[in-house]
Amino acid sequence: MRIKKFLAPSIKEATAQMKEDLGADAIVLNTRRIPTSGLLKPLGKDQFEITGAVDEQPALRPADQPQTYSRRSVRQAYQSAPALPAPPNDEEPAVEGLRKMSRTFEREAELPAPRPSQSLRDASDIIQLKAEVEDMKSVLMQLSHQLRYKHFGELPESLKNVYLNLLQQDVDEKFAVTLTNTVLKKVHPQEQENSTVIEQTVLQTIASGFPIAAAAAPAKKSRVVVLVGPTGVGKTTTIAKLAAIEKLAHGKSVGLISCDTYRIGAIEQLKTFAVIAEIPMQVVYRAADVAAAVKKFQKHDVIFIDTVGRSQKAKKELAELKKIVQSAKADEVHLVLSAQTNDPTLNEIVDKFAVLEPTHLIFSKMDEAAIFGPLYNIAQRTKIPVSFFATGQAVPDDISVSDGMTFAKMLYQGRYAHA
Ligand SMILES: Nc1nc2c(ncn2[C@@H]2O[C@H](COP(=O)(O)OP(=O)(O)OP(=O)(O)O)[C@@H](O)[C@H]2O)c(=O)[nH]1
Ligand SMILES: [Mg+2]
Repeated sequence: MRIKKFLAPSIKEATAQMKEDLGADAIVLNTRRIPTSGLLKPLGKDQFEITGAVDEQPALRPADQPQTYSRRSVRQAYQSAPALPAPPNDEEPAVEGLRKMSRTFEREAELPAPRPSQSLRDASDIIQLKAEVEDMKSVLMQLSHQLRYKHFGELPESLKNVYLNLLQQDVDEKFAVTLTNTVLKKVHPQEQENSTVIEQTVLQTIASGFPIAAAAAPAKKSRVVVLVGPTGVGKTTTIAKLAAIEKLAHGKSVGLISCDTYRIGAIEQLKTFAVIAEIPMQVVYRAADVAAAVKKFQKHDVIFIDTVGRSQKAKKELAELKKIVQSAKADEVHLVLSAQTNDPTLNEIVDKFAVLEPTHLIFSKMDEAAIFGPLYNIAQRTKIPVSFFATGQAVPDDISVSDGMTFAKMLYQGRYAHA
């Protein structure tokens, strides 16, 4: 057998070389990719080595073949043997066993045995196929890599990781590209592989671009704040938290109005809190009556209005909510968005609730979210300032004024963290 190695830029070329040198009967024993190194590295093309073999022994003529005993010939010899003296009775089962074995052997011998050379060829084909699949895999990976970073010129490895991490957090590709390019511009070339510097720059970039609501200006009259949003996002709980903070922490006089006469138990939910917190509360049954309720609280510093949760798909009900907002002459309309909502749904909610002209966004249930990219995207798309982060069920503790750096850490590190 002659064995030889061939090196070429592709498996196909290496195989062609082998066939030319060793002949058409040659088979591939092994293949391997040899990454380009040293001076050739800039050319960036890997080489492929195949090990080929050909059997040079002339085929044996039947007469030269060493004598072998096939199972059939053993059996024939056994059957045609001169009759032996009858075996003693206790040997009968042993002879019968031999006969059975012989019959089994015969059946096996009649099955077509695979030709060794054929199976070798098959094995070599599989090896070659595997190498070609590997080859294709690496080309596909290079392609997907090029596609993934198509928005960038030369991007250092550390910045590629930043970009991938942002995508993993479901940050919209457009915003992830902008963020990554901003960080690239900010970081000095010598610091590009310094992970601490990179992370700090990423966090600062996210934080500085995050729309934060300015503190409410001291109002001459009562500040009317309405909370709106889809069902169950935490509007009533958030109103209770905010009302308690205004009263207990800021020493303000607060009035509560509930317009949620739709859901069973909704009024009781807020009333119970109002009684405990000693905050006056009014229940309003028609949009047109909201103005009168606001007037009643006109001497209070802040008036909070709780509304019924509405699906973004319920156009008619959203129009009804609009009447409440208008009747209240609201200074602030906070759209409450749950952090558990996905990107397309958030878009739809913001789109449909736009009729209420929200002045602020409140991000609720941040303690339950696994990723924060969708919230970041919605803040960037709408540029509506975010007023509060609601971070749990406890009234009034689980709420904080929104903060860019807190959000940046949650977004980039992919986990909820207390401020
Ligand atoms: N984990 C967590 N749960 C919250 C948060 N805010 C509210 N919840 C819970 O969410 C559930 C619904 O809260 P509500 O305040 O009744 O929500 P809502 O938006 O007023 O609901 P509807 O009036 O029915 O539309 C309750 O079990 C709250 O305790 C939050 O920030 N984090
Ligand atoms: Mg409610």
